[in-house]
Amino acid sequence: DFPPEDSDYHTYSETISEIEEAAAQHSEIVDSTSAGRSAQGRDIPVVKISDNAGTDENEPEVLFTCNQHAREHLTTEMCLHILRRYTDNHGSDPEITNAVDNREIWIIPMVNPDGATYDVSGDGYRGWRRNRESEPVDLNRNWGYKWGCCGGSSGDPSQPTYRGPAPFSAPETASIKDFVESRELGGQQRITAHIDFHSFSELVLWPYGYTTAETAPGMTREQYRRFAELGNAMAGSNGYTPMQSSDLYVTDGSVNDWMWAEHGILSFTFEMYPSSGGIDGFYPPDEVIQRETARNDEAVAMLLNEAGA
Ligand code: 0X9
Ligand code: CA
Ligand code: CA
Ligand code: CA
Ligand code: ZN
Repeated sequence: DFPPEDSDYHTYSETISEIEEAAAQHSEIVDSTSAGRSAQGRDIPVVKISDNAGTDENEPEVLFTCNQHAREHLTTEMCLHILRRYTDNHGSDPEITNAVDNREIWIIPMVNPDGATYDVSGDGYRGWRRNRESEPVDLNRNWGYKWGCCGGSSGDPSQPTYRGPAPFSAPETASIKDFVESRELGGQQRITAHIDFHSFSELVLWPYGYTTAETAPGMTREQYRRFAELGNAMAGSNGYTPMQSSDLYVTDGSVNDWMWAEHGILSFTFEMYPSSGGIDGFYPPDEVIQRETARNDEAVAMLLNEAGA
């Protein structure tokens, strides 16, 4: 469990309870399913928020994913904040109501429930990053586009950025792949925009990560400009620093490259608070949760808006 002074953070079972509570209180606009199971058999919940949540309506779909990396607990709080904000304020706040009624919002608060649970299962935080397979995999190096291509991951199972034995070898990435593919209907991917929340460094990042080139197969100059423009605008709202992800460092097999290259999804990584630090940067006190999640309210609204363009 989290230490008493950080008890506002949500464990896996508390996250499940939050989802169940939102679904019970707002049954018309909340629908919860499972994307699949983690390596240790935990369900990976997917929450849908929309008017008539039980019906697949022809509305642009937007995906928010959190906690690919075990120790990045603030990101789980980010997804739960989006869940509460877009449910509790539906019907009273016009901007929220409009978004819920004209979008299908998908939220996956805990992509890596085994890792998150392991990270808080000892005396202090463990500083854990990967999943909990016997040879633990960095989920954000396990996605199938240009997997292992370019020195942006490790083939050594002892390394923190171990990419796994094959693309989508990890049950967690495979589950979300299946979920995203299930949103391809009539030959068209319905999800048009995505943010994967990480911590930390206060950055807004866009693809590609596998190459430092701005344009590459599947990324025209015009498409790059759209990423950069929206990325800059979102960063203007939350005070983060915007850049192409490979400007930070090269990664291969990361989620944004796959979402964009394989599905045409406008896919960003947000690195949350704090802006700098050591291992402590992954464990900000729970007192900052409200401020640092609300900080992204406008950026989230901008993405939901852009999803209809
Ligand atoms: O390395 C990662 O997966 C992400 N950073 S973290 O500190 N949260 O682990 C960054 C992924 C963004 N992609 C690139 N930087 N290429
Ligand atoms: Ca506290
Ligand atoms: Ca709807
Ligand atoms: Ca739909
Ligand atoms: Zn991360």
